[in-house]
Amino acid sequence: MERTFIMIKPDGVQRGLVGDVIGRFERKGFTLVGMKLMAVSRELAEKHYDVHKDKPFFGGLVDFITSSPVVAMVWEGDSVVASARTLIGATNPISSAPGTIRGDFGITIGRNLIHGSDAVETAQREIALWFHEAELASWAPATKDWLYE
Ligand code: IDP
Ligand code: MG
Repeated sequence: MERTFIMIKPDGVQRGLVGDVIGRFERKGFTLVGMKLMAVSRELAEKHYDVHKDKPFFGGLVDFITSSPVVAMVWEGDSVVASARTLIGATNPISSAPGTIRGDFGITIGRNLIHGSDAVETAQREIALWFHEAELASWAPATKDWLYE
């Protein structure tokens, strides 16, 4: 079982899409093991996007992520890291496939609604950055035998 870090960005929260986004992960069959709505500090946003610190959009991205609350989550399941990226869609929503979160709800790259870890190692780093261990609940969903053979 893998875990991945998912964040509904300020645009997704402001536009009232939290329930829809969570519903997509639930319907897929993944298990929610951590969730909080929070205002993001500049320090946390800069650490989270550290890999992009030399990009021209970095300042604007940090401004955006800290501008209004986000919903930070950890989801669990078989191959959840890659599968969540598929559910989320390509980075630029104008070319994300219909049926994906970004493809269905977004238009521009700077307002693409949601973040998902891009690899298992990244997920481990991001989960540790955003959550204390005590904020994560390990539980066995009753549907497990109907989702996995
Ligand atoms: P990802 O979110 O699909 O992993 P990354 O390339 O890791 O995409 O970029 C991180 C975030 O930075 C994107 O989700 C988007 O919000 C923002 N971003 C990436 N490229 C641009 C750009 O060219 N202009 C504005 N924002 C960008
Ligand atoms: Mg990325």
